[in-house]
Amino acid sequence: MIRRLYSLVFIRDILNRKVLLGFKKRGFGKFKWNGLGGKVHSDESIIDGARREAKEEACVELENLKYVGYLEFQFEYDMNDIMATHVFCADEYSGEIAETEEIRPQWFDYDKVPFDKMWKDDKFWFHYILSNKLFKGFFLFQSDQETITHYELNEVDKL
Ligand code: 6OG
Repeated sequence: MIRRLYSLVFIRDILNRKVLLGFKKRGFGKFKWNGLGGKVHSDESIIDGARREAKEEACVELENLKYVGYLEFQFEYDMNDIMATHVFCADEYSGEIAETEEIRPQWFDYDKVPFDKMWKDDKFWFHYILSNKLFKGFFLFQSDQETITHYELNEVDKL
């Protein structure tokens, strides 16, 4: 079994109850809304990978990242591979959020998150992002990347 490390970052505007999502214009998860993030490089920590991706994808610099969740994704087309995804939240940023070649960022009200245009697992755990709870999950997808065959999801005390 190969576990590949990924980061996934959600920037929140707590005061206005909004969350920043990015519309992925290319690559894995193309045409879906998701947090910022991507593969962690072998020469960086997971949190540094999360910071780098936020900068590359939406031009923002993040200082205080909170580690909030751990998700494993597996697809039936390759049962040897697990995407080990570490999920972070950030409530402050510097720089100006901007569109890049990969991502079109946009703020969404907490109650208008576009689950029908996101990965199918997101609607199961997204409430944790909005309520400051820690979570762990596993999702097995069929090869179509749309159908969840099996999942486990738990709120946890620590990660
Ligand atoms: P790049 O290929 O862009 O990294 N990711 C998922 N995110 C959600 N919400 N659900 C999934 O369900 C996901 N599978 C992967 C992890 C891919 C990015 O997409 C996330 C990374 O942030 C299957 O380098």
